[in-house]
Amino acid sequence: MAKKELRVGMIGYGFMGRAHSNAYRQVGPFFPSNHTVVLKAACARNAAEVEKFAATWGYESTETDWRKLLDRKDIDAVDICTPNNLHKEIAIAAAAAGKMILCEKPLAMNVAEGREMVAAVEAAKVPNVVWYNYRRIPAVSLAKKLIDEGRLGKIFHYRAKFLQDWTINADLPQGGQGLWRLDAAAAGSGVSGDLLAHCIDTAVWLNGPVDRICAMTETFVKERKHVLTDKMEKVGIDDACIFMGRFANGSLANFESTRYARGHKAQYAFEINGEKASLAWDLHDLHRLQMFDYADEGKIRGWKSIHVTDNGGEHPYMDKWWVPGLSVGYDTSFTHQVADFLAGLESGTPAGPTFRDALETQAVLDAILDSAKTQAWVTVAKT
Ligand code: SOE
Repeated sequence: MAKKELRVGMIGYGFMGRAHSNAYRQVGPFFPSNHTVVLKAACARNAAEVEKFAATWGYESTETDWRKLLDRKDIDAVDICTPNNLHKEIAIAAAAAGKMILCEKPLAMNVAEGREMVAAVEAAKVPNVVWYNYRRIPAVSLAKKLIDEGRLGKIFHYRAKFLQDWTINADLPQGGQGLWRLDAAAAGSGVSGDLLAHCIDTAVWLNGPVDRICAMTETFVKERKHVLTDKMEKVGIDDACIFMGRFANGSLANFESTRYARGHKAQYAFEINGEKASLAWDLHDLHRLQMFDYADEGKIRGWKSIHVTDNGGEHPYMDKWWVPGLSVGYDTSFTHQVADFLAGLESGTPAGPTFRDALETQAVLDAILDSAKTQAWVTVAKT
């Protein structure tokens, strides 16, 4: 049977543009399906840079105006890898043009924007997904399997942290191509939308909805030079954020994120404590899922380290890669997401998180900023 083409139009060419392009290129040989991904066009305002990007990754053509990309009949799906402040406008226009949408996280600048985006994709009935890639690290996907099998029993605690240290230097400017993540006008928020968003997506997926939270944020460097204006400007993002809360299942939430944890580059880690067992995972050792199972015989009971690389079908995604014991990396979480997206198109059961799923994370993010501002507990809005 002839394969169906999925002709992708990529908007943006930064770090995420590269991560997603790599995934599109990897998915075919490792995760055979009825689809062939075709890198049809790359789009960005800077013509010279986008041409370089297209040549590097094998895109057939380029555009410098995303509206032109959406007008093209030879594009089936658009991948939004722009700064967060452009997600909404592009996604709504893409849905109106009947394109499938793969949108970088977080879904939007806030829940109000997110709601409009959900309404647009649902009215247009276009397949959609948000790139919360960490769900698809094999050890994290295994955690989901174990929880769904009931091996942890009642959950008491969920704690997560995402620590970095790349913005400690007060001379680092904000805004522009590489540093839009420090500019509130482009990013919407700081570590909450950029890093905690990942922790919240995984948490909601593993442990269900968050009911209410109480948050504290800090901006350590109050002013930075803005790349676009060349003037010192107030910093509007949160440099660090800590929140506690309660999940709808009664378990307690304890989350922390910062870009000021000297020595930590990208330490995303979580631990879940249940009545029967606990699980722990750390991105720095991404293939290992730590488990303490109270059902183990007393004299050998203790934390075990599961190396999630078996290819017998029990370790998610690993049967598609190498031989048991050999690892895959961060990049493959994106490949797995494309594979699941294509499988969703074929089965009719969409791969998550869809825009609607991601709206839940957005509601927690809004509650965090609201709580930090009002210094009060906030109930997470229902989506
Ligand atoms: C920020 O440094 C960043 O690149 C985030 O934007 C990503 O989402 C995260 O996965 C790694 O850190």
